[in-house]
Amino acid sequence: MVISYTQGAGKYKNWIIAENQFSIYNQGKFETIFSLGNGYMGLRAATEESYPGEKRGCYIAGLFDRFDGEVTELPNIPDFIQFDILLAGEEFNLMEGKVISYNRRLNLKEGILIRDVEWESPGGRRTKLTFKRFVSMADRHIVCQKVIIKPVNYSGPVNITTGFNGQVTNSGTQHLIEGNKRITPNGDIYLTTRTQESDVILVLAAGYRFLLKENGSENEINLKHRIRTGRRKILLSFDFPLEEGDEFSVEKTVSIYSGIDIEFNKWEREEVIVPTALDNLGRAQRKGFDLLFEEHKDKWARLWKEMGIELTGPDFDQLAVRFALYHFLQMTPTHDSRISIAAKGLSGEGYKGHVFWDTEIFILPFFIYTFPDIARNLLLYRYHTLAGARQKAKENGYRGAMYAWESARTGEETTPKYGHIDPVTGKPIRIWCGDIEQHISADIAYAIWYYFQVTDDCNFMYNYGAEIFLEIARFWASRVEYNQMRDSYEINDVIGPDEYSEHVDNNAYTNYLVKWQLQKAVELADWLKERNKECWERLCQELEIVEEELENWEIIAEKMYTPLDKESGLIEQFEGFMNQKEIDLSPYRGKIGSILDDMSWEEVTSSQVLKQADVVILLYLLGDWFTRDIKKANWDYYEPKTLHDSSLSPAIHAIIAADLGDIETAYTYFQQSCKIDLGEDMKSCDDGLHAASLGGIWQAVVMGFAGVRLTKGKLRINPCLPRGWQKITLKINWRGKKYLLKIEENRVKLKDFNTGEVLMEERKVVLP
Ligand code: IFM
Repeated sequence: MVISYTQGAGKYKNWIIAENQFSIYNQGKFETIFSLGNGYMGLRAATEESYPGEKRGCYIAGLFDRFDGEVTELPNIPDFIQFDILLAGEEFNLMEGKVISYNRRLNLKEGILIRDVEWESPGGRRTKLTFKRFVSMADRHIVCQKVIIKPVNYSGPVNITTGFNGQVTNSGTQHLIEGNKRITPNGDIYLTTRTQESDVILVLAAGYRFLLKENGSENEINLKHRIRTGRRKILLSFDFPLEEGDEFSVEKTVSIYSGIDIEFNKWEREEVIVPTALDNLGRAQRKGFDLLFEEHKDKWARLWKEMGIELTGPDFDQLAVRFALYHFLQMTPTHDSRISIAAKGLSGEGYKGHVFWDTEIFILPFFIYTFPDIARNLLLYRYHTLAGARQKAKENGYRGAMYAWESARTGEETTPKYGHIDPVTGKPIRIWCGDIEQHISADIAYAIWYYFQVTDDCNFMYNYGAEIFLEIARFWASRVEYNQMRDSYEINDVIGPDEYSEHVDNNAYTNYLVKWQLQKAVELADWLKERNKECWERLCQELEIVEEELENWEIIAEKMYTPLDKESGLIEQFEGFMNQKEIDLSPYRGKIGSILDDMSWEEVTSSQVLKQADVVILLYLLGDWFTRDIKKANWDYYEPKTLHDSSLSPAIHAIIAADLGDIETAYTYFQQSCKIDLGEDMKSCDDGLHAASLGGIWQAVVMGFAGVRLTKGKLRINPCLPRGWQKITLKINWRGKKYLLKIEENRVKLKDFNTGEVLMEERKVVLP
């Protein structure tokens, strides 16, 4: 088996994901799942030595660039991971010679990637090599690497060449321009570059330390270097004569800064940023790899204490949950509220680093309940991008804030207009999401409300949340159309969550959420009038809100077209869905996107086939609005028509199945979610992680099986664990307090997180 999940014993049990055999065909998978990061940067796990088909990648959160008419994306920054190693004149390369043993493992507990290889060169020389690297959680600008080389059956020279290579691209697109390449008097190197269009400076500085272990004792040694430079490239080359049995180590410390860093608070100049990077490098080097690792490990330990979920059940389930939490933390820019989480985190170039509804609906709940401060930061991103949303509304002839389907630095729309070629028609597929997938604005409003309910953070509402919320309500009020015949308000020509249906009228998900949001906007206005008159008056003045506008929102909410067949309980996904062609989906189940190999886009979009949860996610988000019978009727109707061709789908199905008491089906869907990135499919995540699906894993556990649900302003905990799970322990914040929840045999033990005092022990718990 290529991946081993449960490797790691004792304190590392279920904390290790290991690759047991190297194949250049699986590089993308492991580069993604083994990626390291700290929210400031994300580093794909390309190996030190280079192979065809690799995707070396490192991205800085929020640093966007646009190239030649394309949409903005996160540029791949200069590579610093590559080490070219010559062992007695033979190049270390696993495609040649013989691999005697191989093990690469990501330790989720400590955030470190380690690779042990024993390799025999074509000339018969055997060497043991260990590679270690981590992206510091304790200092977001620092990355450390260590390479240990031990000749087993020979003596001879070792040559290592490594440095910075800015010749990297984003799948061919060159974002970086030539800058400075320098070596300092103490032998550190640095490279500066700028992004082509956004003109952001990037500085990378590196220092080296060499250690030799002979006869059991280890000493630092000095080595001379040779400098090699090329376009956007500076490398140092070192030689050392190694004796059989000795152990030679190189530690490389890298310090990375960019002009958008929050420290600088403006687009910064080279004269300031270069010394900053070098100073930080100096501080880090004085500590050295081991101490830096201790600091990094301590930070991870503190984070795990706050967020960990302990699960007594199948090993893979525990590991999959940890995998999700590990990646949340490494992909989330907690340091800067001007940036949010991309659909692929910082682990790949898929979706170009853009932010979708994935953040608010799928990932944010984890932060709301676990790290409310981070959740606040993520919502502030939508505040900082209000100008872009207002602009989009204006350009489309609406009022208020219409959020971008894909958002980057400014909040302007960044969805590409065209996608890949339809293999059936040979024409590029027009991507309409940026124009008409508008539910994102309601999703953002929903997330704000949810955050507010769980945290009681009035200050956020007064200063930021209310403004976003009211501006979104205003957008919807200008977006809806009045249908005189039906005396109802409607929203036509949209894409709902299910992207296998386009240009539909009255998508139920969108309409219901808009109704909900307009009601809440009126409620919010009333609350502000009562709680903080000053704030309300300020908002009225700044946003020019008048009473009639609120009355209008109330009327629209009341008359919003929200389909529900009283007899069957069915909610039609959009007008006419039920009249569309029914097709046999069995050939396409479990084969993501395969329906598009057989059918044209037009055929797919005019059939009764769903890419992902649509009405089913509505049943989840507005769970209070629907009876169990309605949920069941819609589940029975839509679940068989859903292909789960979007990774956002299975976890939501797990939650609704759990709500309906079908725990076996819920568990099957939960496992499906876990396997999206972590499963045996070696091609599932070449372009990066599925961040929303990771959010879904957490939600399936907490909202689904643990039954933690915000219902009518209270927190209800009503668990129903899958058969193989004996116990789960998790932490949740609720209205300023932190709790430890232990669920065993479907009974809840609620403890105070700080004191450990048992507060309740019941079958079901409700917190006011
Ligand atoms: O936001 C999702 C969308 O729902 C389905 N396609 C992929 C997007 C990014 O994950």
